Formats: sequence, structure tokens, C-alpha cells
Amino acid sequence: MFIKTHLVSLFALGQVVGTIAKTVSYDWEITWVNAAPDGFERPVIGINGQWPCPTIEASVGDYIKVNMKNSLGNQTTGLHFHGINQINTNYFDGASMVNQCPVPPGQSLTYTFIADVPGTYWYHSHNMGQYPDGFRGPLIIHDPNDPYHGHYDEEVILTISDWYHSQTIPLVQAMLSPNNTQFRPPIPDNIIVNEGQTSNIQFDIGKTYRVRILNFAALGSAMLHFDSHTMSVIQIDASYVQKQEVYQLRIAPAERYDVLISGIDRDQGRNYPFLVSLDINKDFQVNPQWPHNVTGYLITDSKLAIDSVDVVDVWLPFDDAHFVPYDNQPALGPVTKYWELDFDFGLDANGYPRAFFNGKTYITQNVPTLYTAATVENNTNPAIYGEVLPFFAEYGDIVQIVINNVDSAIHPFHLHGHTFQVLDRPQSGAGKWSGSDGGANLTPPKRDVISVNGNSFAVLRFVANNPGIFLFHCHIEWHVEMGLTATLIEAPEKLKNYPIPRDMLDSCSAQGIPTAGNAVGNTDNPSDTTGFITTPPTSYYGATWPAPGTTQKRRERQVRSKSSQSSPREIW
Ligand SMILES: *[C@@H]1O[C@H](CO)[C@@H](O)[C@H](O)[C@H]1NC(C)=O
Ligand SMILES: *[C@@H]1O[C@H](CO)[C@@H](O)[C@H](O)[C@H]1NC(C)=O
Ligand SMILES: *[C@@H]1O[C@H](CO)[C@@H](O)[C@H](O)[C@H]1NC(C)=O
Ligand SMILES: *[C@@H]1O[C@H](CO)[C@@H](O)[C@H](O)[C@H]1NC(C)=O
Ligand SMILES: [Cu+2]
Repeated sequence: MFIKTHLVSLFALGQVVGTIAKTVSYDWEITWVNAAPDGFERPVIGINGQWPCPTIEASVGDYIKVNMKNSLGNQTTGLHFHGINQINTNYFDGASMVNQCPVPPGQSLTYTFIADVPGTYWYHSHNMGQYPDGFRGPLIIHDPNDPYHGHYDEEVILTISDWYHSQTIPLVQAMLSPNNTQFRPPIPDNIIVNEGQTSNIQFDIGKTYRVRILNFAALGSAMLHFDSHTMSVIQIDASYVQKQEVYQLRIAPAERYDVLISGIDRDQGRNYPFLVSLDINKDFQVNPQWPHNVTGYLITDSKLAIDSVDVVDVWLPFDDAHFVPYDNQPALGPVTKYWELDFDFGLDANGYPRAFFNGKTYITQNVPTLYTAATVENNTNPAIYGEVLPFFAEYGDIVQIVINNVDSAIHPFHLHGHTFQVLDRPQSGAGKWSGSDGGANLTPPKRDVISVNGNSFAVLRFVANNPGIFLFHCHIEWHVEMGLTATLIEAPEKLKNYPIPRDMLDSCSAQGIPTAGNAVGNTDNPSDTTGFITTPPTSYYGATWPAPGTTQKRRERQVRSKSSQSSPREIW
């Protein structure tokens, strides 16, 4: 039934783009494998016994279907498709305990969604800080109607990431300990490019290359420079822009840039270096350190030497608040909902380091937020969701997000389910938003991640036209684990009775996680907050399965949810 209904719309879309839509299917078994991307061998999370993880590729209008089996043995998992808006398929957005239950070892899930907007995306685990252990890969949606068709000859992918020799769990355990009074995140051991350390791109004189650049990092931004070649940026976070020449880019965690680079006559007779530096500074403009670099080469002739270096004295990357959207769309307005978030670090009630929005830290609850919204009659009552920092937007609202960063470091913020307009994003030290729209960009760039400078702010806008539960969070994965997340509850009236796929409900019941009711699974009296988790746990086990000490609690919950009559509507 699920597949059939979608086949109808798929056919219709296929006609619009003038190509035959197809389903691209992937059968993925998730396992531990050993890899040594920088020469140091460690266990990483791979797919079908391989690492790096494969690239998903589709064309606009296609269906992407991923059959995922968790064979990790000792951790739960899940998949999020970063930048895909999951219109009408909010249960496939993949954030654990938000849109789905984590998938325990031995269980499988199928994600099926439409490749609706062309561009460069990625997929990654959105479960307990798991993607820095390697579970991530590119997701490319090709555009038969690319406005830059004919401007380039070949495509290549360039992924960049920070890299750690320890696994996520011990790193986060050390970070979330009371003696970490400086709120220090784990510091990367290295930088990797295309999940390794040699990055050579075949580069023919006379050809133009579309380089799809992605940053998979958990902390560090990437500084990128192609020596005396300019990059012509054509897309940012899967959003077309007016072609913009740049010499240097700073690519924050989770951001994507599609750039064109041409092999010109001057390049003849040598292989050309490019430099990728990992930015682990709070603010790269103040006494920066650059301990991790990779030099890659544009190979014009493999018989020639590969030895020159690209030296950068000062990084002055293009200000990414100044791109112009390809469609010149003006700023949305008038604003009908204001969402202001002041972000800071602090200690929780037990003295553990946490990150706060408006004085509150995100605490994972016992029922996925979507399942609460789908099953509780009054789903506009914030109290039923627990400490997930809920914010409500009605269908059609024009929402303005203001994020005030009172920390001296730069943080990249991401909203699920939308591309937003960046109306204002001033330099470091600009202070808090003044409350006026002065300085707002009238044709703001659109994207899904924005770097907010230190002691400064950003003003973002989007239309609430995608009913669902969407996280807004810092994409420094370590800060997610510190609680730097809020929840957008979008068009709650359209979430009542939202259907949930059978295999997703199965992965909840396999762990005794309730699938209906308030944040603790109370279906009889959802406004009763008894039993809610209101302080963050004092021990951290990440995605460890089984989670130490939770067996008894889960069994109790199982009893409670079995006794209840209501459960979400299923999709078969
Ligand atoms: C905090 O204590 C743990 C051991 O209890 C130690 O491994 C860690 O290095 C300490 N961290 C800091 C910031 O002092
Ligand atoms: C890395 O590159 C930067 C230029 O971006 C340079 O200043 C720095 O010294 C290099 N670091 C190392 C360890 O070579
Ligand atoms: C839903 O909950 C909110 C917040 O508690 C309350 O203001 C509102 O009256 C409730 N609506 C209904 C229909 O009970
Ligand atoms: C799970 O298995 C991997 C691979 O053997 C191992 O490195 C890791 O420490 C184990 N434990 C957890 C909780 O991930
Ligand atoms: Cu952050």
C-alpha cells in the first residue's frame, strides 16, 4: 500500500522532469571493520564489510531505497539523510528518539524517500554521536535540468573530515565529566580527505570539473585553497547560487560546496597542489593554529612529479553570507513566528558540562517525539514532549530563527527538513541581535547549515510547509552530545495519526520502547509528566547495546506500553 501510493506520485514527477523515474536500491549490512585512513588502524563502522562507505546516487524524481541491517553486535544505529527534507516521510528523517527508535543489533529497517531536490548531500548515523566512528557517506542527486549544464565536463567528490584515533564513546565520556570545566570537546588527531590522506584528482587541460565538496567532521571546519585556481561556486548545501568566484573556502561541519575548476594552459607541464587545512580554532581569525593539513594534487600528467606545495599565509575565505541565490528569491515575509535561541555552555544540576539554549539543555526522552505528536490528542501542549526544547509552528507560518551565540567560538547550526534563508550573519564580536532588520540581506542565500560567528548572531527564515518533527542543532557532533539541540514541531495538527512504518515500530518494541503517549509512554493521561527524564544522565554509554543498567527500566516500560490501547497508525 505504502509503495503503491508512492508509485503514483513517482510517475507524475517523472513526467514533469521528462525522464523515467526509477528506484535506486541499496542493501546495507552495517558492521565493524578495521581501517587506517591516516595510517593508524582502528575499528570503524562500515557497510557490507567495506569502509569508506559507498556513495548513494540518484536523479531528481527517483526513489531512494535503503534496506539497512544492523549487524554491529554491540551498538544500536540508524540513518539520517542530511539535507533531504523528507516531505510526507518524516519517520525517515532518522534522528534517534525523535523520528524513530534506534535500531538494535539484528534488526532491519527500510528507508524509502523521493530524491526531490538536486544537489550534494550526505547520509550519516544520527544516533548517539556515532558518525565520527565512520558511519557516513555522500548522497548525490543529479539534475537533468541543471542550470549549469554545459559549464563542466566531469564531476568528482571531495570529502573532508577531522579524524580521531579513539572511538566516540570514550571521547564523549571524557568530555561529559565534571572535571571538564572548560567545556573542551574531543580534539581531532588528524585530517582525512576522501577518507584517506592522498587526494589526487585527474585533471585534464581544457576540461572543467565540478567538485562536490563535503565536510563530514565532528568538530573542525575545513579551509580549502586551490593555489592560483579560482573556484566557481554553483551550489551551497544543495541550493543553486549565482556563479561566485572564490579563492578560499571555509567549509563547516555538514556543509557542502559545489565548485567548478578549470584546467587551463598555464597548468601544462606540472601537477597542481591544493591545500586542505583543518580549522580547530575557536575563531580562525585570532592566533590560529593549523596542525593538520593534507595537500592534494590536480593530476594533469601522471608521469610528472607530485611534489610542489601550496602555501597559504593568511586564510581569508569568502564570506558565505554573501552568496546570491540562483533564483534571486527575496527575503520571506512578513514573519509570523519568532524563534529566538540564546546559546551558551554551563553545568547541569549534577555539575556535568552541558550546552544550553535559553538556559535549557536537550535531554533524550523515552518515546520518539514524532510518535508522541502522532498519538496524543492535544499535541500542542509542550509539556507532553519532555525536555526536548519544543517550538511550535503552524502550517504556513513564516518562521524567523535568531540564534545568539555568546560563546567565543564559531558554531555551525543545522535545521532538519528545510533550507532556510540567511538574512544576516555578521562577523565575530557583533554581539546579540538588536531586534531590528537593519543589515538584512534582501536576496538571502539559502542553505541548511550556517556558521554562527563567536559572540555574534544569525537571522534565518523559512516557511513552515513540511509537517513533521525536525531538530535544530549545532553540527559539531560533540555539542549535540552536550545537549545543543532544540525541536521544531511543525504543523502539529497535521501530525495527528501520522502513520509509522511497521518495521520501525518493531525496532521499538524489540527494546521495550513505547510507541505512543507522552515522553514516558503515558497514553491515559499525557499531560501527567510523572517519570519524565528531567536531568541528563550522569553516565554516558553512547549507542552501546544493551545499554548498561537499563534492562529493568525497559521491562517496566514494556509492561506499561502493552497495557495501553493506543498505538500509532501503521503503514504496511
Ligand atoms: C578528567 O578526569 C578523567 C579521569 O577521571 C581524566 O581522564 C581526564 O583527563 C580529566 N579531564 C580533565 C579535563 O582534567
Ligand atoms: C598547514 O597549513 C597552514 C597554512 O594553512 C600552515 O600555516 C601550517 O604551518 C601547516 N601546518 C603544518 C603542520 O604543516
Ligand atoms: C492543549 O494544551 C495547551 C497547553 O497546555 C492548552 O493551552 C490548550 O487549551 C489545550 N487544548 C485542548 C483542546 O485541550
Ligand atoms: C564494539 O565492537 C567494536 C569492534 O570490535 C569495539 O571496538 C568496541 O569497543 C565495542 N564496544 C562498543 C560499546 O562499541
Ligand atoms: Cu557547537
